[in-house]
Amino acid sequence: MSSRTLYIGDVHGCADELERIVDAFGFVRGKDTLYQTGDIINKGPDMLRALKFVKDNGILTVRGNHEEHLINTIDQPESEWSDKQRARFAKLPMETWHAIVEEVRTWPLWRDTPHALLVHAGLEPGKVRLEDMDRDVLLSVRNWNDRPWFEQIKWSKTVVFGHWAKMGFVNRPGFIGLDGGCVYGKDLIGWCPEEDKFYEIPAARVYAPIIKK
Ligand SMILES: [Mn+2]
Repeated sequence: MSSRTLYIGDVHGCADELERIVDAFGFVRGKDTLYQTGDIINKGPDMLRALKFVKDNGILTVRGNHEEHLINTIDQPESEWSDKQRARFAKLPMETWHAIVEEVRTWPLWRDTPHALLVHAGLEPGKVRLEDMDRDVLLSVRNWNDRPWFEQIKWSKTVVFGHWAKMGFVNRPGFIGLDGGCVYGKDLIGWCPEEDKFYEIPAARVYAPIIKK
């Protein structure tokens, strides 16, 4: 079989499901390529194992808003941390947090890949160049002026994104949304462009409550 590609949606510490989707795909190391939409960390059961799996298998990620927030927090003086942030950092040794941050700092905001542009949340309507887009939009956009951002973008290749668990799987011409809400007990979704096929791994259980906003 020729080499294949799998784009994987938001993981949020769901290491079991991450391993299972890569297994279901039949990943061949050194031949196939794995990408991921960011937000590997937080919420779910085992972000350390998920991060290790990403690194061990050479999965090419982009930065999610959760990784960005972690970097921003750790770069602040401790005196500025909120009680919630302090409680989170207390759960692991600080040297572990620093190792995580060192890793996720290397994750870019987007990747222009052979089959798709990969970005965590989406693109900024009205802008032509990625370099001119607001990084908070790239990391966090959902609706833009009360309509999904992807209804207001024309791009030269398919845009693969995550971040919108409530919207869930999106498959429309030019746009593929892969955040199936695995950590909320739904699915981890992957897309293989060569096979034009989607892989879906149901979450073993609900790992985090859906927060309404
Ligand atoms: Mn996100």
